[in-house]
Amino acid sequence: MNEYNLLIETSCVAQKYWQSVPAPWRGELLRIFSNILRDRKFVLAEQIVKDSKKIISEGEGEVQEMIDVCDFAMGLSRQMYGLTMPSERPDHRIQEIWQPIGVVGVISAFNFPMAVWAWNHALAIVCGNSVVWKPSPKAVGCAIMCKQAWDAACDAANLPAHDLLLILNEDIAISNLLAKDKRIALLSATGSTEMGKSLAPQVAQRLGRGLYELGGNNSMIVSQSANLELAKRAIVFSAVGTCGQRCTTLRRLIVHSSIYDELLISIKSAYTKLVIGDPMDRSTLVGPLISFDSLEKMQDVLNICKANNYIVTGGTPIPTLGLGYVNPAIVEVTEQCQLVQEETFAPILYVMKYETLSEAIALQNGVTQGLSSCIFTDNIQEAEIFISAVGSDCGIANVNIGPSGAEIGGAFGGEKETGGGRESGSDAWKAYMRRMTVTVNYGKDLPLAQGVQFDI
Ligand code: UN1
Repeated sequence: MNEYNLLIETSCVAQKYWQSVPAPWRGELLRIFSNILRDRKFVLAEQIVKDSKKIISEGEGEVQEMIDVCDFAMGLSRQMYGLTMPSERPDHRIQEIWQPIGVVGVISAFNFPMAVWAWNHALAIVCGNSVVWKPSPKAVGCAIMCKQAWDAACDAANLPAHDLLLILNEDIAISNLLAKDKRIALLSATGSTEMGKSLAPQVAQRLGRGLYELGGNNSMIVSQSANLELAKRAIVFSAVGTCGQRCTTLRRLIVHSSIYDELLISIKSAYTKLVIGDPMDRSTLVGPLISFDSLEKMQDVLNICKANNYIVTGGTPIPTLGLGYVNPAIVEVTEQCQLVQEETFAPILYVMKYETLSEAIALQNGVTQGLSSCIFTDNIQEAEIFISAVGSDCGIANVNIGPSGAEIGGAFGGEKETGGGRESGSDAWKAYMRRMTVTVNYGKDLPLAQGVQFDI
């Protein structure tokens, strides 16, 4: 507890200093940092593979995602614009100024052990905040390497205060401390919906700010007019990539009945050709699940599927390769039952049929989560309906692209039980600031708004 307090106090002191450093200088530090990341790309990616067990190409992609968001934040450092508004009062003007919010607490998960932190960190830093980071206990090595890279950037920039502090403590009680702590101006938490539901009320209790990126149950609608070859590639990458452990992983495939059989045959055939093995081997496409627990959970779910008479293809563990290795599974379901409603963090793809687009959209929206969604169609009306107000209810809705693998330029996050937060690109930076409305009177009189008279 004392150690925790010391850490937060140190972070508060760093933030006080950091908030008065001009934003373009803060951006300059991120430029130095992103160059260090470029130099260390491979070793960082290797550590990601060690901790998260994703394949090396995805590890390198994750480091690239960090580089991209740092570059984005550096550009932002001269563009954190506030609006100006006309005032109803003579000789007055109104303006918005974005101010640093304070200390940002970041809780991240094992599956993107560096990039999700980097999204938060880069924006928090350019906005003038300090960061306290509680990484996943499964990815402590990644956190230490990020901290070393950040410290190297601070040293190169001759910064007196190193404003990133790590909490390397497995205890869930630490997350609760962060949630309850008034000194944490913003708590950005990535993980399960269950975790979010336990942290959010504690943050709300003190009327603090929370940014939640929680569970997903992402879908793809494949229409009768889709390019099935493209769809197949997108399905396989987004369903089995990262061994089904992205929050954006494709979990539900909603296929028009007229092409259902054809598409299913082609996906099943692609699944048989998947190279499963050592994630450091460049020919591997699927590494192991993060833990034996995850494998067991996946097996439990598949057993229930079988008991429900759903057709299950794949899903068998491959102990000869090692702990956690498994064939990705395809489950043909006849309804969106309770199992399909839940996010199982493993490569299980539920496949179902639809007849009309509105039925497909209802299925897509008929779960509690709202992160990512997509449609494969060459019919412009279908595509436009899908992204219209009556279409997908998710934070991310793609056309002819799978639900995973977003670029950093857009805002990332989802609706409903995904938590509503937005990180990364677009104007997500505003969550890391407090909005100050400033009215300036440059006249010689004191008129009141709304014409109120109050003569003394
Ligand atoms: C996550 O799984 O928490 O869009 C993040 C994607 C990645 C980020 C995933 N860029 O799949």
